[in-house]
Amino acid sequence: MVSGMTRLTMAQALVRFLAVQATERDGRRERLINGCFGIFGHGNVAGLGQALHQYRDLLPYHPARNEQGMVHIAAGYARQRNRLGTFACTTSVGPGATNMVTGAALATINRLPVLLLPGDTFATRTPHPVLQQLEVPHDATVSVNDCFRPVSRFYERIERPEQLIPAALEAMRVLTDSAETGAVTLALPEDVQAEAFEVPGAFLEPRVWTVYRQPPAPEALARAAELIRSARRPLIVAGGGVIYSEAVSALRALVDAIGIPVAETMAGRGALVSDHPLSMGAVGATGGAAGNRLARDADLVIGVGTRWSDFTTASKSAFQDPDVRFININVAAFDAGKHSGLPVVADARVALEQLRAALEGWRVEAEWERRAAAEAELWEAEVERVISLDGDHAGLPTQAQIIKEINAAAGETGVVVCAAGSAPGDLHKLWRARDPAGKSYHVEYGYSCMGYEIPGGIGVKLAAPEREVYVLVGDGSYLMLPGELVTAVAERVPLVIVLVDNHGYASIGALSRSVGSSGFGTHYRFSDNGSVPLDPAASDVLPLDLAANAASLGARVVRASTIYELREGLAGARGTDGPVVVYVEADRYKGVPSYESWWDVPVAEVSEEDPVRSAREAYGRAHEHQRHYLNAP
Ligand SMILES: Cc1ncc(C[n+]2csc(CCOP(=O)(O)OP(=O)(O)O)c2C)c(N)n1
Ligand SMILES: [Mg+2]
Repeated sequence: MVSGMTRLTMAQALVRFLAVQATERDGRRERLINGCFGIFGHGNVAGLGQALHQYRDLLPYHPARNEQGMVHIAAGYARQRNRLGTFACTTSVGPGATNMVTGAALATINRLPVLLLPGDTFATRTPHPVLQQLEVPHDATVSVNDCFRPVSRFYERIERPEQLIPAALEAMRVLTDSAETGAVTLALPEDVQAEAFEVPGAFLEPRVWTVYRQPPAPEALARAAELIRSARRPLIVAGGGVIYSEAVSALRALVDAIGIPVAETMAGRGALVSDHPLSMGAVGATGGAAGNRLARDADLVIGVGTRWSDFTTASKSAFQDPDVRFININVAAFDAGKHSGLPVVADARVALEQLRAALEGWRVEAEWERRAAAEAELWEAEVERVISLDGDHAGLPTQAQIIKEINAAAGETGVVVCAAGSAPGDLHKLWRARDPAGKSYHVEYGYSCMGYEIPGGIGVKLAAPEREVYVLVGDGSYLMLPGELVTAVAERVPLVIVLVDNHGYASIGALSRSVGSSGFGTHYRFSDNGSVPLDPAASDVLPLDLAANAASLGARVVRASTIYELREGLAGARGTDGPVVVYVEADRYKGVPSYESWWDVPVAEVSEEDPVRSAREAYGRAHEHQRHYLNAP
């Protein structure tokens, strides 16, 4: 026990406090703050830097290469640990701090705990304006760190050392609250970091934050069971909450008992193993035929741990029964209230177990269950067809073929990590989830942030060293944040990174063509705005060599130009002590089709261009399927 008072700087007290925080759920305890990623500059090199150096055995420090990237590492880690553990991230003042804002938004939108410690300008104001300071003439309390307010679930600027005590406790409370969690930002003025104060011993003692499983209100559970009993065509939509709450087995037990089919959101993909007869796979804008057909006809939709993003609801066109009603099981009341649904505010696992007990002896109508199983079989055959296209392997590999190879290499427990571009939609449709814990599919699609892939993958591997981690990253996303490859090298993180080069933004190119704008601005080409005369004989593809780039950053690189070489590259990439980049060029135009779905992307109402006019007509027709979901439960 640390008794009495200890004289420490604010930064020293913070580091010692963070080092002894733990979470506990179901009697299992783990460390909450597993270390600190950072980039030093003025604003953290002296105060916090000194403390991290002095206590480096208590709170390990890891240098990163880009502040956004290090937040992604923390978020990837937190997601893999089901939100029970994370990292702190420290930056200098100014650009170092604002570089973290994108990472903060990603964490908050995905409800992933990350602790952000941006440096801040002087609380005394004496030397102001300092290097990199934003001056706001009418408000001396503003700094660039105010940018964190809308993207943090808790924000505090610590202007006096004693203020650390309530701020740090509140920060831990929010980080470990499943409904509230996200980015937590403690802005640390550089002078205050270095100021000493008398720290009470109790503040420095180990502290456990228990994550309780909230049971549903009995009336809400009873009403949910009643709604399910009277439904003829019910469908479960499993979201990320199923996986975070470790409710995968409870979901399976419920489905086996009552026969309701399950479709999955991006974050919920893998909640039910793909070979289960009632697994419909993906639903929504990037959904498959089985999920989307059942969604269209369902009269009761039971959302579990989903926030109903437009990709899941196909921009509110997925559910077409005029009498469709919703039950929303969610830890967050905010999400439980969506779509006029019956709010069941609860931990997913507890709610699913209680529903199973309440529905004892009941099973869904045989006709609906048969229909679901038949759709699942048809869809399985379609997936097989798509991933096996171009069996002669004549041209460039397609992304579907690449996914098939990664899926095979990943086996049961390997994890695929992805975030932006055309790959998330393809993965959502095609990935066969086999991991009984539901952790093989890690696609960040709350923020779909280009650049998340490599640092996110580092976080996953640090959180689950026993699993193989496969990062699938496009050329565009790779160019956003390749620097974290260096972090993977420095930290000896064995990652397999499949870098798919299709020379630009294939996803947005396809989207652009669908709205009549011919892929404008989505190719990596020499600019053709007329200012530079082009040599008509030369190729207009830019002379980039991303494989050489990855090698120059210290990764082992394998160039694969056929599917066979990719397979060999994946096999040879195992068991290394650092990142391996398997570089493969892919066919930009052989995409995976969309299956009876839609995404609301508004098209110009007037235009002189025919393709735009016809896209607008199609848009108008599609819009007729958009609904408000107003039926009371
Ligand atoms: C930070 C960020 N900027 C812009 C976007 C919009 N966007 C989504 S996908 C994409 C292109 C991704 O290109 P690439 O990684 O090469 O994947 P591809 O589309 O070619 O499969 C863009 C620009 C985004 N999601 N994130
Ligand atoms: Mg690309």
